[in-house]
Amino acid sequence: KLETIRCKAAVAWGPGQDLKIETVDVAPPKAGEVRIKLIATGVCHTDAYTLSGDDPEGVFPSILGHEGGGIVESIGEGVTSVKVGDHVIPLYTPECGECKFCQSGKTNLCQKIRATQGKGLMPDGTSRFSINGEIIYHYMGTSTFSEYTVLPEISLAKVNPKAPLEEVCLLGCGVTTGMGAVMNTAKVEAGASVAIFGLGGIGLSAIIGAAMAKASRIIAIDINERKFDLAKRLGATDCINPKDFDKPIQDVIVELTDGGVDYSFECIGNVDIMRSALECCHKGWGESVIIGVAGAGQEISTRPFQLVTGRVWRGTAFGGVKGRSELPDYVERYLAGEFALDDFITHTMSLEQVNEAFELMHKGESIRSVIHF
Ligand code: NAD
Ligand code: DAO
Ligand code: ZN
Ligand code: ZN
Repeated sequence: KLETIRCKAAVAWGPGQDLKIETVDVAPPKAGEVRIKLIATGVCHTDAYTLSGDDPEGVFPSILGHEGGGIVESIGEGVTSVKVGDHVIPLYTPECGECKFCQSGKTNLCQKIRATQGKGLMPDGTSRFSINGEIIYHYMGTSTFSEYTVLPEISLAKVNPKAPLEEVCLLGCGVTTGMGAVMNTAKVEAGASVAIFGLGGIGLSAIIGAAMAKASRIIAIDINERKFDLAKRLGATDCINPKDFDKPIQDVIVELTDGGVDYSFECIGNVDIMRSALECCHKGWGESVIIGVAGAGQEISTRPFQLVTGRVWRGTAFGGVKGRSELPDYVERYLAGEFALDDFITHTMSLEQVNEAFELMHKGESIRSVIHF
């Protein structure tokens, strides 16, 4: 019989508060669920967004974290697709293969467990986390800021055990999102021109994707020039700081590119920059992809004539990647040396230092901090 595991986790008690390291009880996996031991987890801007209180779905107290890598510790009744000892990446976008969305062939947004996941609960409507009997909620169905976590089987991608989980954890969100947005959502073709707004983990991964797609021009935009060195190393051909110009950045880019770029990507979560990203696209065919998550209640705007004259506005979650069927191949491509992940890992730390990871992010000093358990 499987027992409850008592372990360390970083608990978000309320919006705007530092995470607190607590001893939590992690109940055994129920039917269709899997308990994993985390080896590493990245810290993404979306964790900070939810902690700030801006996320309308943010529930407290909860265990944040969604960019993890771990090993299966135990499985619940009926689980067949993973076994104890398998290396796995948690998926905040599951893949059941059966729902209308999975069956459509048009989207990665599986809705099978959407309602409960959004409330911080497992599919049966309860939580596996508690402290002295008090409920602690799940987050994005993943809760990777814990030594152990429980996930539905459909929320795990089984990956090649040769891949270091301390690096491929980044494929659980940031790197897949940026690369997937370029290669999967926009399908950037060789020779295309691309503008990428925001050079955090997401934007830099979009640069990698654009370089892999052999884009001829990759314009990287950020107000923090410390990001430019790595952007260039990954393949950016131009790095520009909007603060250096006294006109809108979209006008600067349109001039630089003889009418605008073929594709643009917003990797910040700023609705004004989303407008710039659309309007720097070429008339007739330019496509802009929104990746950044804006604060609750914010709205985008542009003149509709921008769309009438052929520009396209779209968005993407997790780079449009279907986690169970497609993520293992990203791991293989990483193992084959097609792209590096260590460039992104500016800091490694213990779970106790998780609040420092948020500070480094807010100060613009890190790309990714990775917590090693
Ligand atoms: P990050 O904080 O590491 O990077 C953001 C970058 O944007 C920073 O380099 C910052 O200097 C720059 N920036 C801020 N304001 C700017 C401005 N006005 N002009 C130009 N640059 C500016 O964040 P991240 O982890 O890379 O995440 C980026 C965004 O993507 C966040 O909104 C996050 O929530 C979102 N996200 C979306 C998905 C998805 O599936 N759609 C997945 C992961 C993250
Ligand atoms: O299916 O309705 C839904 C929600 C899907 C959630 C996708 C989240 C993507 C943006 C958040 C960034 C994650 C780290
Ligand atoms: Zn993320
Ligand atoms: Zn589904």
